Amino acid sequence: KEIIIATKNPGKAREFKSIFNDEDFTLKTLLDFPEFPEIRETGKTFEENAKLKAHAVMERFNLPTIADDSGLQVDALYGRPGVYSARYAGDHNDAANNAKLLSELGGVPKEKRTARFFSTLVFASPNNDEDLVVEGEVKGLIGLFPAGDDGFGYDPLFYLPELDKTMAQLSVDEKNAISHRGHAIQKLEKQWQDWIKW
Ligand code: ITT
Repeated sequence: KEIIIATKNPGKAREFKSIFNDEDFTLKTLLDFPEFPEIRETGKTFEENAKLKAHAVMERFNLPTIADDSGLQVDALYGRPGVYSARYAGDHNDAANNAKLLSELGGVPKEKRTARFFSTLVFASPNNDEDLVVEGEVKGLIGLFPAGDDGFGYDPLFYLPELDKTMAQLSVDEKNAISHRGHAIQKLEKQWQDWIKW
């Protein structure tokens, strides 16, 4: 049995592989299929985009497929970058995105830099009529400067006051224990085996 994670993002792939595994199935990602074309994310919500990705990949491979659509929502920026998190500064470039975020928040004091990461997972399977959809979130603050070099994306700027660390200063297992994606995967794990029709 095989399950595909519809992602080309190595950071997401690593997080899934470290907690979503079982002797019953093999997990693949789109990094195993580099020729798979870019999926246009035209939706206005995380759920719409996750559905687009899950269904494009499920239809191509005829295999159960999970997609993650996620992003950063910053209160002082009225929820931006939101669904545009990957391409906030133009092309998908983490360093440029982080630089843009810091500049947009220039002058905003620490206590007003509240933010959250949000993730929607859509699990689509050829023999299931309905998708399984779960969500997860984590709250934090946008730091004044980046710290840490693990993780990906906005992790070096996402500060967790309770841990006094940024997300990029956590190991993959520590991140999964508290992150938006980790929470969503934990929900998925409780539900998917009763849902799936192999
Ligand atoms: P796939 O569509 O191939 O999965 P992607 O990176 O384009 O990869 P999204 O469209 O869901 O995925 O964009 C999510 C962006 O939100 C991601 O590129 C980061 O900039 C940010 N993001 C999401 N989760 C994150 C996390 O755990 N840590 C840091 N940044 C994150």
